[in-house]
Amino acid sequence: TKSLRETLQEVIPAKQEQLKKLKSEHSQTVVGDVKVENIIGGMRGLKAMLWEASVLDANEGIRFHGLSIPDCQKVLPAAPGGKEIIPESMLWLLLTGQVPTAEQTRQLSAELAEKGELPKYIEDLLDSLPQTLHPMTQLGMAVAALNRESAFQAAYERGIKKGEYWTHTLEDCINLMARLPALAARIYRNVYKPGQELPAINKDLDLIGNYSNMLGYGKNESLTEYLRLYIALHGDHEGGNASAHTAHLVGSTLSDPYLSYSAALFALAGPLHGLANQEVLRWQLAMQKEIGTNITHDNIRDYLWKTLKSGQVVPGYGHGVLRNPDPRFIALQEFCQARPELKESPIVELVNKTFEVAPDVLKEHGKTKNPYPNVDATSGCVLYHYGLTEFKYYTVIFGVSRALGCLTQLVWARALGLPLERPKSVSMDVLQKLVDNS
Ligand code: FCX
Repeated sequence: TKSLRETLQEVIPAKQEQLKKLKSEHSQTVVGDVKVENIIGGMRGLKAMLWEASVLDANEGIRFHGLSIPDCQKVLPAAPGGKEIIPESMLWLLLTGQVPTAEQTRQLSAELAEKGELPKYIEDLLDSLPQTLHPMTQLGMAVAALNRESAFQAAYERGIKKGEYWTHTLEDCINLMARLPALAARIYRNVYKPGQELPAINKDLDLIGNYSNMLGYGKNESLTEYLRLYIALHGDHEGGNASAHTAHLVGSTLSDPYLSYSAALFALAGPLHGLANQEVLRWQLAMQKEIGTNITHDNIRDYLWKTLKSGQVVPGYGHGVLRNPDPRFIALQEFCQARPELKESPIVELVNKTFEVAPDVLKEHGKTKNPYPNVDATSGCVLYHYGLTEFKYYTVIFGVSRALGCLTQLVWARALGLPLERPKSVSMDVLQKLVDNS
C-alpha cells in the first residue's frame, strides 16, 4: 500500500509539467476581462488564482478533483462501522486527486492519532486565556503559536532548495491537521465545561472519533457521524473564499502553514463567512420563540419579511458564487431525513419549513443574486439538536474542517513553486482615467 507521501511524490511531477507548459506556451493568452465591477465588487467572478483541489460551479456546486458530493459519498471510505465520509479520506483526495483505499485511510487516521497530542506550552497557553475570549480567537492564537514546531521554517532557516519546500510543508500540514481536534476540544472544555476531564487521544480512533470523544460526545454515534460528514464537506470550497484565499496569500510569502492557517481562521471568524452558522441558529431560535409551535408557511413568511424589512440579511441564504441550493446543504438535509430523531426534531423541522418558503420571499425581495440556502442554513441546527448548544463554538468546528483545503493548497503551492501573490490595486482617480480612456 502506498503512503500519502509516496502517492503525492508520484502525482506532483505531472502537475509541475502541466504548469510549466501553461507558462511557456500560454503566458500571454487572454482568458477573461477585468471589469470595473470586479475592481469595486470584491473581485467577484475574476479568475485570478490557481487552486487545485476543488472547483465551484455556480449551478451544481462544489466538485473535489472532479467528484461531486454524491460521488464522494459513494467512493470515499468511512470510519470502521460508520457510513459517512471522513476527513482523512477527503484530505487524501484533496491532496492527491486520488480516492484512497480503506487501508490507506486507516493508515492516515493512525498517523494523525499518533501525532495528535498537544505540546505542553500550547496547553498552558490555552489554559491561561480568559473564558470570555471568543473560541475562534483562541483557536487562531493557538494555531499561530504552534509555528514554534514548524518543520518548514526550520528547514528554510537551514537553507533548503526550492524543490524540497513541499515536503516540509506537508509535514507541518499533517502535524497541524493532527492537532486541531485536541486544540479545538481543549478550547471547548475550557470555555464551556471547565473541570471536565479531557480524554487522551485513542490511537485506534479516526480523527473525528477522537474529536467527538474529547468534546464529551464520543458515545453519541449519530453526532460523531454528523461531525465526520460536516467536517469532510466543509473542507474545501475552491480558492476564492475568504479563508482559503487568506491562507493562500499568507502562504505565498513563505510564512509557514501554522501562520498561514491562523490567518485563514481569522477570516473564517467573520459573520459573512464562517460565523454565519452561529447566526443562522440564533435567527432560527428567535423565529421559533416568536411563532411558537404553530409552524406554518405564513408565519415563517411573515418572520422572513420582518428580518428583511429591518435591514438584516437572512442568514444561511445567498452566496458569492452559488446560484442554486448548496449541495452541502442537501447532503446535510439527507443526513437528517435518514434519522427519525432528527427528522422529528423541532429545530430541524423549522429549517426544512424555512427552506420551503425563503427562496420565494428572497426572490420577491429582489436583492440577493442567490435566493437559495448555503450550507450554513442547516449545519448548526443538527449540533443544537444533539445538545452541542454553544453557538459561539460552531465556527471552531468549521475551522477544524477548512484546514483540509487550505493546508492541501499550501502543499501544492510549494510543490508548484507558485509566486508571492501581489495583485495590482488602483485608486478611484486611476480607475476613472482607465474608464475615460477605454
Ligand atoms: N438576505 C438578504 N439580503 C441578501 C442576502 C440574504 N441572505 N444575501 C445577499 N443579500 C443582499 C446583499 O446584502 C446585497 O445587498 P446590497 O446591494 O444592499 O449590499 C445584495 O443582496 C446582493 O448581494 P449578492 O451579490 O447576492 O451577495 P454577495 O456575493 O455580496 O454576498 C453573502 C454573499 C453570502 C455574503 C450574502 O448572500 C449574505 O450576506 N448571506 C447571509 C450570510 C451567510 O449566509 N453567509 C454564509 C456564506 C457561506 F456559506 C460561507 O462563506 O460560509
